[in-house]
Formats: sequence, structure tokens, C-alpha cells
Amino acid sequence: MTNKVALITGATSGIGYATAFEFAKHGIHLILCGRRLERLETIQKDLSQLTDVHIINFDVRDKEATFKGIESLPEKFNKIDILINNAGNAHGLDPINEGSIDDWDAMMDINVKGLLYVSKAVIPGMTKRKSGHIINIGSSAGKEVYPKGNVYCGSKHAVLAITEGMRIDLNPYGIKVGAINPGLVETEFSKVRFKGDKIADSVYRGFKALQAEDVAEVIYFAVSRPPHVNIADVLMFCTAQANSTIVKKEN
Ligand code: NDP
Ligand code: 8X3
Repeated sequence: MTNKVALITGATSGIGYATAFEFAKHGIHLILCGRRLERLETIQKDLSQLTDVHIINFDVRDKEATFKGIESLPEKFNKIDILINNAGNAHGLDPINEGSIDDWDAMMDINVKGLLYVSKAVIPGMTKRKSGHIINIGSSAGKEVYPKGNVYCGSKHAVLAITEGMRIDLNPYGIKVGAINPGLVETEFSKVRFKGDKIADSVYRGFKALQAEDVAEVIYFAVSRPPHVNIADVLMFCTAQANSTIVKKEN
């Protein structure tokens, strides 16, 4: 894997950051994206001890900034072998009749349209070179709808459908496409979903949720398979979680 170039969106925390670290350990060169510049700079400094790191600071909702950032990559980083479409979050957990339109916009604009913008900027290089690997971070919420999950689940169902579409359309070019779909992972996810509310602290209480590193290991496993193997779809839970609504908790 040494000298391959990977672009990871949402690398400033959680699954994206853990994946950056996992890839760095294996010598994969990194392009790390996110909105929080300070964090990107700190991570770049830390991971540069392990591999070459370039950072791009943009909001995936901003089509122009997304294209500009990716089109202006320096020579060393402009042939992207691996794209990890990870940036995203849930915003709110409300019944559909009470949900906020701003939350709905955020989830569709970031989780779905942002993923498309980044993909649109990266795919032409892959089709030209007839090689590449795209992993979209979906969710168990992309396979099963749970109460009040409505629009977040809709956005992740869309990610899964787009993943399958990408795999079909990019098949003639020998490009691998797959989705990794975790259940509950202890990251900043719930802080974002509940807007820093205290509720966020209780989400992972009473059981051992997946850690970002657990997901990063599976992502690295997927990207490090031999050329003829494509991990198309992974659903992963912590042991305490049976499905979207059943989680065995200790008091
Ligand atoms: P975190 O909140 O820890 O990380 C989210 C990342 O996405 C951050 O790096 C954030 O960076 C980035 N991001 C969010 N919005 C934008 C934006 N508009 N533009 C650019 N970057 C953005 O959550 P996770 O690591 O848990 O989430 C990562 C992915 O995993 C998401 O797609 C999520 O839906 C999915 N997932 C999470 C699960 C969980 O339980 N935690 C389970 C299943 C899937 P910044 O704020 O700096 O822009
Ligand atoms: C994150 C997992 O169950 O909170 O995608 O939707 S869940």
C-alpha cells in the first residue's frame, strides 16, 4: 500500500481521523479534508511523522470550494488511488412531523450531495487511469429505518444506492466500489446530532460501542485486499447491538 494516495473526507474526527491514522501507519499518502482547519493542521503535523500528508479545508456543501480544492492538488497528490467518502453526520432525532428543515437540509446536503460533489471531482482521474477504489461510509441506518431516524436513514439509504450505482457504472474501468456500514460508533457523532446536548453523553452509556479504530481497521482491510477482491458491502455492529433498536445495556 506504500505510496498509494488516499483522500479522506471528514478526517478531523471520529472514523475519518482513525482511518487517516491507520492508513498513515501503512505508508499510504494522505489528503485530509474537513472544515476545522486547526484540527487539520494538527493532524497533518502528527501524521507527517509516518507519511506524506496534504490538507484541504472545505465544506463539502460548497461545490466550488470542493472542486477547487481537489483540482488544485499538488503533483505529488493529484493521482488519487483511494477515496474514502466519510464526511457526514446526523442532525437531530425527531419524528417527521416535528423535524427541522435546517437539519434535513444539512443531512441531505452533506451526506448525499457532498459525497457526490467529492466523487465527481475525483472519479475522472480514476476512469482515466482505469484504476481506483472508492469506499463510501454508509450506516446500519442505510439498511434499516428506526423511529425518528427518518431523514438521516433516508440519506444513508441514498448513500447505499449511490454506492451500488457507482459499482455498476465504474465496473468497465476496473474501479472498486464498496460501502462500510457501521452501527453505533463512539465519536463526535452524537454531539453533532444532539447539538452538544447532554443527551449525547448518554448514547454510549451501559455498553461498549464500536470505536472509530474498529471501523478504520475494516476500512484498511478493504483497501488492502488483492486487485481481484472487492469488499462490496460490510455491516458491522458492536457485540451489544443486534440491530438499529436492540442494544443490550448494563445498568
Ligand atoms: P464525527 O462527527 O466524529 O465526524 C464527522 C466528520 O465529518 C468530521 O471530520 C467533520 O469535520 C466532517 N464533516 C461534517 N460535516 C462536514 C461538511 N459539511 N463538510 C466537510 N466535512 C464535514 O462522526 P463520525 O466519525 O461518527 O462520522 C463519520 C461518518 O460515519 C459519517 O458519514 C456518519 O454518518 C457515519 N457513521 C457514523 C456512525 C456513528 O455511530 N458514529 C455509525 C454509522 C455511520 P469538520 O466538522 O471539521 O468539517
Ligand atoms: C449512525 C448509527 O444508529 O445512530 O449512523 O444511526 S445510528
